[in-house]
Parts: sequence; C-alpha cells; structure tokens
Amino acid sequence: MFFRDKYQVTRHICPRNCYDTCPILAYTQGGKIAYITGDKEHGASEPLCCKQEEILSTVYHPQRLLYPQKQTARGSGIWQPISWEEAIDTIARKILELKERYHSTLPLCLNKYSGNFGLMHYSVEGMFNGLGPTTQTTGTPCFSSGLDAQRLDFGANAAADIRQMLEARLIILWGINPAWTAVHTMPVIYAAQARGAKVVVIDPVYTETARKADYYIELRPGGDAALVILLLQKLAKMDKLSYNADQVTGAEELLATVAKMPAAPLLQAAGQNKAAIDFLADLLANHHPTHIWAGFGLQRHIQGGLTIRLIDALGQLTGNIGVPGGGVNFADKGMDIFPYKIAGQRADTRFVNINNFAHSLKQLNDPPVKFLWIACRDLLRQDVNLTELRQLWSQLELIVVADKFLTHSAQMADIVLPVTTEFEELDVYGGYFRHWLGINEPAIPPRGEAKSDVDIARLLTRRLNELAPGTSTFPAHLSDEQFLDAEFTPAVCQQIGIKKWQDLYNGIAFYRHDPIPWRDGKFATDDGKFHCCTLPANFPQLLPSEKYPFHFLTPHGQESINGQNHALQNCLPEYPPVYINPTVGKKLQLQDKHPAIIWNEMGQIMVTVEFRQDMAPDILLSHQGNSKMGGLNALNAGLPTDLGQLTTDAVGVAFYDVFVNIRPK
Ligand SMILES: Nc1nc2c(c(=O)[nH]1)N[C@H]1C(S)=C(S)[C@@H](COP(=O)(O)OP(=O)(O)OC[C@H]3O[C@@H](n4cnc5c(=O)[nH]c(N)nc54)[C@H](O)[C@@H]3O)O[C@H]1N2
Ligand SMILES: Nc1nc2c(c(=O)[nH]1)N[C@H]1C(S)=C(S)[C@@H](COP(=O)(O)OP(=O)(O)OC[C@H]3O[C@@H](n4cnc5c(=O)[nH]c(N)nc54)[C@H](O)[C@@H]3O)O[C@H]1N2
Ligand SMILES: [Mo]
Repeated sequence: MFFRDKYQVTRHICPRNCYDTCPILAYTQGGKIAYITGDKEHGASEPLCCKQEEILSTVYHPQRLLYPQKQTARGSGIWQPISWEEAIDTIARKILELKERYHSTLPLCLNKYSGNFGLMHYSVEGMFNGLGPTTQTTGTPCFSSGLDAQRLDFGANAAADIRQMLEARLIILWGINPAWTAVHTMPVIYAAQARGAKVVVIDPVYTETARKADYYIELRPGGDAALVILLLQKLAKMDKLSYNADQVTGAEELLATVAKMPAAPLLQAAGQNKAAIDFLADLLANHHPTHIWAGFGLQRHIQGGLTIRLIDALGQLTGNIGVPGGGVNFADKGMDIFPYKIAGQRADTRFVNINNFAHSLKQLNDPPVKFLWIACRDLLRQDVNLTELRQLWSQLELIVVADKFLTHSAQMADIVLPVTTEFEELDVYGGYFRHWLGINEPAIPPRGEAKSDVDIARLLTRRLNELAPGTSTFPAHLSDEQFLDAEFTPAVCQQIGIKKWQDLYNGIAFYRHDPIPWRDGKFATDDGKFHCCTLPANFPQLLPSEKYPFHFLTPHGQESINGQNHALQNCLPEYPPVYINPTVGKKLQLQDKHPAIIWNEMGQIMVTVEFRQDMAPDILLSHQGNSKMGGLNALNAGLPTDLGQLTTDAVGVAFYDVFVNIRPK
C-alpha cells in the first residue's frame, strides 16, 4: 500500500481465470474505492478491459450478498437473513450428522472452480480435506486436453513470453479470440503487425480478432486436424519440412501416414478448398519464425487433444519450436510451483471429473453424496448436462453456496454465504499464461458481513471441533500471512526471484521461465525428444445431421468472464441472442430479433434470433454469459474429449460438439 495524491493505493491482480492476469491498482479514499487502473509500471495493462466496470461495481453492487441467508424451500425465493453463527452451526451439525449416519465423510462434496483461483482460496479444499476423505472434483473445463497434448509432445506445459510475438513474421491465432479473451495481448499483436508480421486467424466464427487479422480462414468446427494434415502434405511436397532426428521421435511415421491420406475428405472435413491450403502453406513456408497461439476453443471438441498434438507437430516440423518469435503456445503453468499446503491434499479423496459432475455423482452409492458446497462456481449456469444436474439436486440434503451474488446455483441452495471480493482480502495469484504473479491486498474492510473463503473455512472448522473435538485437522489457527509463508518456500522464492511473498507489495514478480521454451532442443519427455503423435486410422469429427443440422458454438463472451455477468444485469437481454446466417434463417421462417426455440435430444431453450451475414450456414453462435437466463448448457451433453487424464486426472469436455435445430417461437 502507498499513498498518491489524496488516495490510498493498493495492489491487486485480477484473479478471474483470464489469460492476462492484469496487475491492478485500487485508489481508495474515505474507506471507499474511488477507481481502479491497470498497474502501468508492472505489466502495462492500462487501460483495463471493459470488464473493469464489472470488477469494481461488483464491490458496491446493490444486489451483492452481504449477509448469510437461508431459503425456506429451494427455489422458493423466500430468503431469511441469518447470523454467521446460525449458518455455520447448521452446516456443522449437518456434517456431523451425515458423518455419523454413513460412518464416512464421503457424502460431503465440494465443487469449486473458476471464480477466484488465488492461493488463499484453496483453503476451501483445505477445509474439506481437514474432515477426512470427501468427494471432490478434479479436472478442468478450460484446457485439459491441450495440456495433455503438450505434455505428451514437449514433456511439459510452457508458453513463450508474449513479447516474443514481436520477433515473429507470421502469427497464427488458432481457435483463440484474444480481442475478447486476452485483450491485453492484442497490443503486442498490433505491434508485431506494425513490424511487418502477418496475422492469420483460424476460426469457424468471424470473430473480433479475425477482423484485426491480415487473413482469416473460416474453418469447419473440429476441422483443424484435417487442416494440419493437408498443410503437412503440401509442405512436404514443397520440401519445406525438416527435423533433426536427434530431437524428434515419430516424425517419419507421422509423415508417412499423412502422405497416404487422400486429400478430398480432408478438404471436406476442414471446409477448405485447395487454394486456401496452398496459400496457408506458402505463408508458413515463407515466414519464419511463425508464432502459433493455439487457444482453448479448438480443443473443446472430442478430438481436441489430437488437434493440439498435430499443431505441435506442425510447429516442430517447420522449425518453429525453440526459436525466438516461434512456438506453439497454449498455456504456461506458473502456479504449479506452489506446494498448495493450504489445500491439505490427501490420497484418499473420492474424485469425480468436474466435466461429468452430475452423472458421476449419481453413480456414487457407497456412500452417496448428500451435502454439496459450491464455491467460485455457478454450476447451474456453467456446467454441462444441466437436466441431470437438476435431478441430482433432490438427492442432496444440504446445499451451501458461497458467492457474491444470488447466482443460478445459489437460487437453488439452502444456505448462501456472502464472500469478499479481491479488494477485501489478502491473496496471491499468477494465472496460466503470463509469466508473472502478484498480490491482492485488502483495500477496504469486507463489506457488510462478507467473509473470505479462508475465513469461512476457519469458522466452520472451529465450530466442528467445538461440537465434536478432532473432527477437522484444517489449521484454522494460522493467519493469512502464515498460510502464505508456508506456500513461499525457499525453492518457490528462488524460482520467482524474491526473498519473501511480502516483496510482492512492491509489484508483480516474474517466474524464471525461459521466454523461449525448448530453446536448447531438449524436451522434458522421457527420451528428451519432441514426440510426434500417431494418427488413428479414422480421426473423429462430429458433424451436423439432418435432425440437428447446426453446430452450436458457445464460446466466451466479451463483457463478462464466464457466467459472472451480475453487474451487467440491467443491460442483459432475458434470453440468449443466437446468431444465424440470414439466408438460412429466412428459409426456416425465422425473423431477425424475434424469439425462437433451439433444441436437441437434451431439451430445448428459448433464444432471440440475430441475423448475421458472416455466419456459416450450419453454425449457430451464442456467447456464455450473454443473457439473464443462461441455460445454453441445457443442450450440452458434455461429451468427453480425447485427452486430459494425464495432467488433470480427468478428460476434458467437448463444449463445442453440440448439435441443435431451430424453429420460430
Ligand atoms: N472476455 C472474456 N475473457 C475470458 C473469458 C470470458 O468468459 N470472457 N474466460 C476466460 C476463460 S475461463 C477461458 S477458458 C478463456 C477461453 O478463451 P479462448 O481460448 O479464446 O477460448 P474460447 O472463447 O472458448 O474459443 C476461442 C475461439 O475458438 C473458436 N472455435 C470453436 N471451435 C473451434 C474449432 O473447432 N476450431 C477452431 N480453429 N476454432 C474453434 C471459437 O469460435 C472462438 O472464437 O478465456 C478467458 N478470458
Ligand atoms: N457453454 C459453455 N459453457 C462453458 C464454457 C463455454 O465455453 N461454453 N466454458 C467453461 C469454462 S472454460 C469455464 S472456466 C467455466 C466457468 O464457470 P464457473 O466455474 O462457474 O466460473 P465463473 O462463472 O467464472 O464464476 C463462478 C462464480 O464464482 C463466484 N466468485 C467469484 N469470486 C469468488 C470468491 O472469491 N469466492 C467464492 N466462493 N466465489 C467467488 C462468482 O461470483 C461466480 O458466481 O464455464 C464453463 N462453461
Ligand atoms: Mo475457462
């Protein structure tokens, strides 16, 4: 904290699961945050993105939860304010009762994800693990198949420092929409363009990023693997592929398989013609280094892992790995350096795949889950397979939601607990793409009776141990500072070049990651070589059918992070806007700006039709968090992706392999 003019200035780091992980300064006067800015001297994220409105207004939002409440009947909307003592006592007694009934703590279940990934928030896992073996989720909806793909090929997850793009002559933005999802990386892309780099966007949707690019390839969803194979074929013919056999395993086999594949079905799978392939191959052959940014969007398909593996191979075989300005960049797992002592990990946790939550939970009978704690998560909005999830609700005897707002999930809970924002608590966070980490220091005291997740963990632990001594081993006596001390071991401090975590009060610190991964040609795999994937005989791609003729894409929206659109409520439409090509729409008797129903075997939802000239004829598009209703995932079966198990203990989810039909309302 320091003082500037008449303001107290505190440092923060956006904890919201975004590529940019922006360092932020909060200017506070008279106990109220007046405004926030990017911390220009550290990370140059100024001005902040359009979500800053939401970030700050969340703190003072009239609908923010400020007191614990209980609901008379789930979904009734009849809430009664209760004291923290009563809330925690009710929860503690239920935990003890279930433990006694089942002689086990497995009926207790935690589902926590994207709301805040700060270190201190792992106290929620710690609170659960302190009780004994419980049921928890593993895996991630974000990026598990891509993580595995890169782990298999390179041996670890590493991405170049984004400033490396300045050295690139060609930048391929592949299944990523940074103009929305990583806004502060765009200036680097513009600067690279100004220095002569060409930018190509490969996406089934003509995105905001595509508008800024030099070239746009409109790809069929899931057609990326086919596209890479076509490029490898063409580049091989041009004699533009090369590799050092000492550094690569499996290249010969991959290229031999690729050479035998007939082009026609590949072109169809990718939705391309030969001219487009020739053009892209020429670009790759004549622009070195090429920087590929492979986004999370393209691995949200059943073959997502294979797709990323093929793109890795393309990067390697064109000599773009380990060179300044190059790389196939996906994610950089900086936060993995921490021991996560606060989470108190244990070997006997009963894990279920976060991407298959409802279904997995229904299978668990020995013992069944009876108690659900939801934190940093709006399950009933963001999870897949919502119908089964709603069915699951009736088996649960107590549902607790810790959140800042009465989310879709909270509306169906028994007890809601109000949590603090990143301006009211101490924490450290470091993201998954930038090479830095930073601190969140309290700018103001918690509003109302809100409490941080770690304070809630302490309260519940203490009450449990009062009622039945020895119930929990969570170290509730430790202060926030002591928890952080334990995470910043000497080894961790060394890796980020600081002496102690308090040094972060002076600004962000950088992980000592190589800005150019794999520069020495040595990889983290068993044999130290880059591993080319093996192609299956028939590589899978799901396509629209007569019954469900539209691919339904629901990527991340501009104005909100995931479902966190609470501060936008007044300007959000009731029903999700769904974009459709006007010619197709008119054939189906749809009218622009009019209501329609989209449906598939999972169910149906009400939407508003939006005609958009640039939409492919067989795609419907709607963005996460773009309406009050939500519900997009009611149509999403949550098909598993091919990879994810290795790195995250669970396969990923094919969010974008959803097929629907549409009719006027
Ligand atoms: N503004 C904003 N920023 C965010 C978020 C947010 O909700 N809003 N969420 C954050 C989180 S949690 C995440 S995981 C990231 C995700 O951010 P991104 O990595 O950008 O991922 P998506 O938005 O899922 O998809 C990116 C693009 O992939 C395209 N795509 C879909 N299928 C395919 C395909 O088969 N092939 C190709 N080539 N492209 C395809 C989509 O049309 C979309 O334009 O963003 C983070 N940042
Ligand atoms: N259709 C479709 N669905 C998707 C996706 C998609 O692309 N398409 N993407 C998926 C992806 S990649 C992700 S990451 C998920 C995200 O979905 P979720 O994991 O549900 O995450 P968010 O919507 O970001 O935030 C969830 C809640 O966390 C709360 N929260 C914020 N800070 C805190 C805190 O400090 N403590 C507590 N207890 N709560 C807090 C917020 O108020 C919010 O209500 O959605 C997935 N769902
Ligand atoms: Mo995500």
